[in-house]
Amino acid sequence: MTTHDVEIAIVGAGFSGLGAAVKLAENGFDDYLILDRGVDFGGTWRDNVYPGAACDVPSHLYSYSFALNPDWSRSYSHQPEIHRYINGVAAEYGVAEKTWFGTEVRRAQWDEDTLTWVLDIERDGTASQIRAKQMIGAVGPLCEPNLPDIEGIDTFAGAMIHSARWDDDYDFTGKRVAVIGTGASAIQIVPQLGKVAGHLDVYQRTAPWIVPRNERPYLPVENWAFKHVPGLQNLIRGTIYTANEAVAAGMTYAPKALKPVEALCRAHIFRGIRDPKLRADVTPTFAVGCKRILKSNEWYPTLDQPNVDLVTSGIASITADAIVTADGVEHPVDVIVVATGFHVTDSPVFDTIVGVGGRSLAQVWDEIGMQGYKGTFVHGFPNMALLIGPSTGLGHTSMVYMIESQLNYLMDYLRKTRAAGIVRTEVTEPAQQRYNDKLQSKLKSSVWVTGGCASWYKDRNGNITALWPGFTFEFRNATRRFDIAAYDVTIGGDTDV
Ligand code: N01
Repeated sequence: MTTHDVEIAIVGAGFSGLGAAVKLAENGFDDYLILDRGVDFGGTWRDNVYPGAACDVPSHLYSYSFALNPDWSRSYSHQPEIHRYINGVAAEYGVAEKTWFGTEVRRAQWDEDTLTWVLDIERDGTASQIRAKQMIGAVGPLCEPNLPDIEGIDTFAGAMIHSARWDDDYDFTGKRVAVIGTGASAIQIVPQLGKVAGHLDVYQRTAPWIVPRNERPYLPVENWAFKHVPGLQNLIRGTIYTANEAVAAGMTYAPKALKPVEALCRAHIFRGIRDPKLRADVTPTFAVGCKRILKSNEWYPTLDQPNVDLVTSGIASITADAIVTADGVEHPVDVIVVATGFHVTDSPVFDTIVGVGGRSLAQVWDEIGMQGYKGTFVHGFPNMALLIGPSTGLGHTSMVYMIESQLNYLMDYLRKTRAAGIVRTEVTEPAQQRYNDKLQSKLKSSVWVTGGCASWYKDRNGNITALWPGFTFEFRNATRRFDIAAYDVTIGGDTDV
């Protein structure tokens, strides 16, 4: 089998993988290779092409700090524009020539003898290996679609489409459509399908809290100003960032401070829906912020349309041509859209990453929960960094900020270990444990724990391990410098320091 040697292998060409490539080159690490199963850059913004796909973080903040974009056409960007932006950054920094698309990483195994990661890959149908001194996992937490485990789902004879695997060729016009789920994806899809479906049933298990979405197109004069007025884009970024951090404070430290947000959501329901029963059905029963706060102006009016029904009795089973609810009613359907989210804390990717002693990330995390150190390193997995790793997710502001914080840390790690001739770096178990104990104790009073909801932020032990608690600048501070004391390192192959 062919083996290709490289210093740094990056798995994933989304926001984080591309950001890593740009920063590696900037720091003089030119021997890197990105591997991605898709056809171009963008990751989740390439794969989520459902109708209405858009970002719920304002455009100016949802961009790299090193690649500001004065040309955003709207205050909140839609998927095609973000996808174009990411590919534009890749072109500007010449990253494509160091990227293998159409490449599936089947398994990555740490080899203690050679102190390298061995990646089994399949590229254009041919199996080969990559051997890398460092591996950067940049696949993102939202890459593996979650299909609901509903009795009879395999017997459904119509079309079934997951939100993240959209079928552009399917024509919904006049069809009997079911959408399962009422999360961030569903609330963008449903208003679009509501315009064309003959009949649309929306299956709601848990009503979400929704605030108005202040989206608008930018005027030409604004785009001119973004381009020509020095510091304007950074001023806008700073303003949005600061407002969002106020929400972070409420979520982590003082959930009661989110009451005004709840009042805003309730008023939004009142304005958007006339029918009192429907109003009651869409009103959540958990504390605002416990699950992601969604943004939409179209969700409630769509549910109020005559061709749309909100179904709140749970799904009992699925037959060849219908969804049967717990009350025994059969709802005939031609196509089911499953907007049921992703495997986040139980991703199948974790089975394919095998560290010290032949133990996979899945095995390790089954025991201790999805834990890491500063979201980036994991004990038992030397020379491996995860971007958007454990405890880095956000519900209130831009993930790009977190990614860039991690990239600072990662670059300092690479610079320091290279300068010292270090060939093996592994975070110590006590350092990782202390770090996670601190996070869990901080989370105790947070809305995610006290808010009375079930969410994908929790791992199978019931701990919130997908989210960063607190202010994001606290994470930025924690990742400013690589703190080598938290690591076991080996210099030149045999000396511990
Ligand atoms: O997925 P979700 P998503 N039977 O897991 C329901 C990001 N994102 O794709 O709430 C019936 O949030 C489930 O019900 P419940 C963002 O980070 C960002 O919508 O668990 N229902 C829920 O309603 C987001 O958080 C943007 O009771 C079932 C829904 O399916 C993340 O992606 C846009 C079910 C799943 O909601 C995921 O969002 C879109 C079952 N068996 C997404 N299983 C931006 O704008 C699940 N559900 C940046």
